[in-house]
Amino acid sequence: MSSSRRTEVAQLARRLADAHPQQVLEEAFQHFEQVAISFSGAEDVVLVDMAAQLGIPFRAFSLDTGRLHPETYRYLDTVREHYGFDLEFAFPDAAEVESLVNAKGLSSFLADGHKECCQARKVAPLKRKLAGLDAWITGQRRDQSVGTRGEVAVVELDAAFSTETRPLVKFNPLAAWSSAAVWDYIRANDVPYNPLHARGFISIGCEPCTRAVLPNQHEREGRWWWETAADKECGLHAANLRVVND
Ligand code: ADX
Ligand code: SF4
Repeated sequence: MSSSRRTEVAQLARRLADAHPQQVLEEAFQHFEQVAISFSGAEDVVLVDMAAQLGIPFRAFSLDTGRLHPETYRYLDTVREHYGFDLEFAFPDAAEVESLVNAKGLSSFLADGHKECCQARKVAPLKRKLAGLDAWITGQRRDQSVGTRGEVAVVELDAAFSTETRPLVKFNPLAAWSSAAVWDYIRANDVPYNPLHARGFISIGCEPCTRAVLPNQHEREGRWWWETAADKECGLHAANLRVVND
């Protein structure tokens, strides 16, 4: 990877470290031609709202694992219609999922851990999607997991998905925002939200691997609750906590 790209990203990272998420979005759209928001169908909708408020064309995609909640599927269409843009979808490779499910059934993640299923249903489709992008934008926040996300930078080189010939920049505009700040934004701006949030869900992933949490329970406890906290990354962000500092 060229050192000029590293320097460029490091400069951007320094300049935007404390910037408002909407400014980060604006700069991401200005600096990169092929850039898209990765939208999970949860509270990261604030990124879609902020992008829409900028009044410039933007791209967003969702990974349809085939196992999302019915509420999330309906909500993804709500967002598409509300903001009037073509939300893109990335699907898993049918043969890969068939092979896993035929060998191990539909719930292998309960016995074997979630990584194998997440690899087929989320990570592989993401990798294909990212192959056509120079940069992507996620809704990761440091307060989502002190253990695995405590170091998330606002701008970084993607250590998981960059290649020697194709450096990929990752923007996490909400890195420094708290859950409370996100929800203040959603309420203040009348942003449509996933109805599961009104039923005790905070972090939302696939239906079999997400559950509502109790008051004061941490949001990650609603994800893959049969596994230990250190394992609660599915590969979308696992290898990607390195701060750009050169
Ligand atoms: S996960 O890795 O544990 O599933 P999480 O649900 O916290 O991730 O979401 C963090 C960010 O990852 C989201 O804001 C979004 O940018 C991206 N992401 C997660 N799931 C999806 C998805 N199904 N489609 C698109 N982006 C996603
Ligand atoms: Fe499979 Fe669960 Fe991962 Fe979804 S979250 S891809 S169902 S293991």
